[in-house]
Amino acid sequence: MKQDYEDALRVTLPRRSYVVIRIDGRGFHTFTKGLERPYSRRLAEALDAAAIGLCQEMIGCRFAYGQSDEYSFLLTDFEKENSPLWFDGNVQKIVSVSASLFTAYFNKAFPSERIAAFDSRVLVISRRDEVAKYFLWRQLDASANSLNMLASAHYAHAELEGKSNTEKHEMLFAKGVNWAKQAADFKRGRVVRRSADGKGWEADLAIPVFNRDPAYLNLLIP
Ligand SMILES: Nc1nc2c(ncn2[C@@H]2O[C@H](COP(=O)(O)OP(=O)(O)O)[C@@H](O)[C@H]2O)c(=O)[nH]1
Ligand SMILES: [Mg+2]
Repeated sequence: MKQDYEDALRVTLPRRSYVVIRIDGRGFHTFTKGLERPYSRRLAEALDAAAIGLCQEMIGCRFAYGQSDEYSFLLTDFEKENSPLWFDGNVQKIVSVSASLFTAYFNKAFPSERIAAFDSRVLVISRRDEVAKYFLWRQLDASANSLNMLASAHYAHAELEGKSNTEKHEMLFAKGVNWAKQAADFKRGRVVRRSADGKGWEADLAIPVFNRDPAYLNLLIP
């Protein structure tokens, strides 16, 4: 049974690569109905708490980047010759356990009548510069999402359809709302990284625009 059926779908990650795990809220458009708009501090704090919980439990986690309803984690296994890879790179274990731990920590930090669920996917990236590009890409998505959420808090869905980002900025400006003045972490996302004493993990809410300040990611990516 094990050989014929279980092992047949056993997929393992290659060693000594950069591994990214991305967790995303399932149907959060609906789950977040009734929450503070455009940005919910309570939601962001619960996502950070879940990310910190997962960082503590995974092996080889370097840092995590979160925005909207998602969090991406960078794992590496090449610090030492015998550095372990989480679950020996077993993909089914990695995605199922990361999703279930994140989900459990989130629901604990965000008591609600509804049950929140998250999916998880794993990516393997071989080049260091492409890892930085991955996080740049997620941060670009953060800015786009935060502009869309701000715009949809002031305009109906139909009014925003087909509008460019520039047009959305202008429409908000017409109502005296300026996206640039929103809290930095809602525009740029947040990073969970090791605390200064190296023992625990903490959320950094004052991260730069990665594109403008490459040194920030450069220090975090091994
Ligand atoms: N009210 C509120 N909603 C949020 C916030 N952050 C994320 N969301 C919602 O979460 C959704 C996440 O998008 P996405 O993952 O693409 O959609 P999903 O498939 O419905 O989870 C957004 O469309 C928003 O509706 C927030 O701070 N406040
Ligand atoms: Mg989602």
